[in-house]
Amino acid sequence: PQRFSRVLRVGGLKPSLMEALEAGGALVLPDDDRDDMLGRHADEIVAVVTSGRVGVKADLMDRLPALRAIVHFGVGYDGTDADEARRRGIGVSNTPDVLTDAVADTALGLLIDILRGFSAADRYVRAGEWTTKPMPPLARQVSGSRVGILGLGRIGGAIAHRLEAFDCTIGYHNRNVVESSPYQYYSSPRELAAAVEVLVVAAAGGPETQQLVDRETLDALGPDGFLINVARGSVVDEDALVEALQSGRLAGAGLDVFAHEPEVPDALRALDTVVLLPHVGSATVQTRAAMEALTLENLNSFLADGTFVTPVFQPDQKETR
Ligand code: 8YV
Repeated sequence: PQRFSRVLRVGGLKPSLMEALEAGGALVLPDDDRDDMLGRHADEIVAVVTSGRVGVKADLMDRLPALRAIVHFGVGYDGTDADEARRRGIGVSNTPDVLTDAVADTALGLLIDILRGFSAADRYVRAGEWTTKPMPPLARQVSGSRVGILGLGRIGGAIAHRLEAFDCTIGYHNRNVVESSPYQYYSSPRELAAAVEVLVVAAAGGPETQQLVDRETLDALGPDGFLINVARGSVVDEDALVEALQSGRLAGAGLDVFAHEPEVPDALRALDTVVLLPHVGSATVQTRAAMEALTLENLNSFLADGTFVTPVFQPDQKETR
């Protein structure tokens, strides 16, 4: 049998990764009318390859009795019910580290853009307004600003590292104090927001961080404050964010992620005080190639010996042997 004959792809992935899976004989879960395909092949499938945003929920796990591995293309895996996978002894892998730099670069890009008003200034030049209208208002200085990082993991740490070169004062909130960190810890998102000019969201998605940035946190950030989000739209109360921006209770936002991608609220698109990106945090040639390679390494390693190279948690060995 072909190498990936017991592998199922769920959802769209990088085209070259989909081709590699297909060349190895992987099956594809159809978007609709899944019953026919599952009826014929469900019992054979031991591994799913999917993106963090699509993932595998309990209902699909129910249909795949031999499933032992959920391999994610991406560091986030919030589209998968990981608790349910763990309970069933199904392993979960992701692609950490290889995208840290690209996503941290994106956060800095958004931060500089929104504080300095570069995208808005670009629109002003393109519209021919330089010759007809007053200059855009003066912007905020990035260097020396006070920045709070929500989620001081790999990506949050890489963002902080970059901000040090801008002489920023850095604080953070994290579910646990990071003992090795030189930055000031704040015990809640709200306290952190009250202490900084820019709040950067770098926390993992999922139920534990759902709307961690709520209305009160946005109000603590205040009318001179900016929000950056390169994590997941679910971490921010998007309705509260729109209202805060519309009413001027928040100065601006730089967003790579949204609550209901690819839907972006019309109200956000109408605002000049936001920079909006279509979830491109990791979207460089180099990083996506490294993510693809690591995804295939995890899959091949699982097929060879039942373990992942970069596990969130390994498949339950007792049950596979
Ligand atoms: C990917 C991401 O674009 O890694 C993540 O968690 O959100 C991005 O790097 C996405 O997961 C790929 O579908």
